[in-house]
Amino acid sequence: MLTFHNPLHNAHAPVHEFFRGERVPCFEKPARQDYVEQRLKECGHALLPPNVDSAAVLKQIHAERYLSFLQTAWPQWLAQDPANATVQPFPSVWPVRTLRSDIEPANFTARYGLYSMDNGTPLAEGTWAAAKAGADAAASAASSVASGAAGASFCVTRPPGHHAGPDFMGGYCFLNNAAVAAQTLRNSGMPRVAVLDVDYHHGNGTQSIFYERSDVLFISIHGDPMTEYPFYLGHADETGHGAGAGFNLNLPLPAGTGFDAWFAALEKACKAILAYGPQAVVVSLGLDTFEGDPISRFSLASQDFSRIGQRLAQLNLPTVFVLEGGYAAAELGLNTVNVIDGFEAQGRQPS
Ligand code: SP5
Ligand code: ZN
Repeated sequence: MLTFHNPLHNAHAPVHEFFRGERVPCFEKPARQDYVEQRLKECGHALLPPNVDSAAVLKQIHAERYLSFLQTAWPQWLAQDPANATVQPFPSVWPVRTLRSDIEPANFTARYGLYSMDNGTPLAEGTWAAAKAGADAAASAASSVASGAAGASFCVTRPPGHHAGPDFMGGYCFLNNAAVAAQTLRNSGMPRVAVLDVDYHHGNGTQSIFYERSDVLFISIHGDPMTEYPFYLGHADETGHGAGAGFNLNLPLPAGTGFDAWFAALEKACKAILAYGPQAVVVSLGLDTFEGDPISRFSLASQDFSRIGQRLAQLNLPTVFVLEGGYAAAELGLNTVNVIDGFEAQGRQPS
């Protein structure tokens, strides 16, 4: 497995997020990737820097005005008041139903709200640099599989990406790395690509990016949005629209779900992937299904992640893994590398 990492992830280090009206330390912190890298190195995996510029692919999946906002957000924040250099911005107003989102307000906080789905996606000075390098790492991982240089690859990155939609950030995500990987595979000439999202939270951004397309099948296994973030998308009746009708599959599970029921959903997802007949699979690899995760409510154990990797290898398809969530930082390395090593061990066995 070729493993690409985001060498600039540390540049994205906001300090606070909100929880029950109070500011608390960010769950999505640089130590997450550090733990994954440490474990990968201990297990003999080399880490490669990105070797592909994702700029053109980003324009295929995100709106130009959103990319412009994100790229210049920090200078815009400082332009509002130089004293902002030492404080962290948050959105506080959003253009919900009946309000206009076609006009970009001049006020920075208003623009921040226009391009956000929540107040849980804090920006920092280095957010664009980190997010862009992560998208480059995702494009690199996908390119290595598209060219045949690798049968499988892994993009180790943060901030995560699957909540980021065509023109908004959300859920700690800014650029949709899994969508970058899927679009890169499509651009290489593969007619059909499947995205399987196993993060605890529904991959609303990825779903929305591909919702009206038949060339990318999106499947997600996640906490039921009736009670779990992102709340407003991820129900089983969302099956795609227009040309994309029939090419979206949501498998919501109740909070508290354990491995057996989770694995049964994975089995359904694998059958749907094989029925679609893709040339490659992108796995949005969130590890927040872990029993020790501080913000999620499934109860998978560390050894369960090896079985997930094994099952995914049995699809016998070119595969690109992209790191998403997982907030039990100290266990994130073990859980992530269990998936990767389970996948590789299975690949060495006759199936
Ligand atoms: C990529 C990803 O996993 N994003 C998740 C975003 C979740 N945002 C909502 C966080 C709510 C935190 N609730 C804390 C509950 C502690 N018991
Ligand atoms: Zn998540």
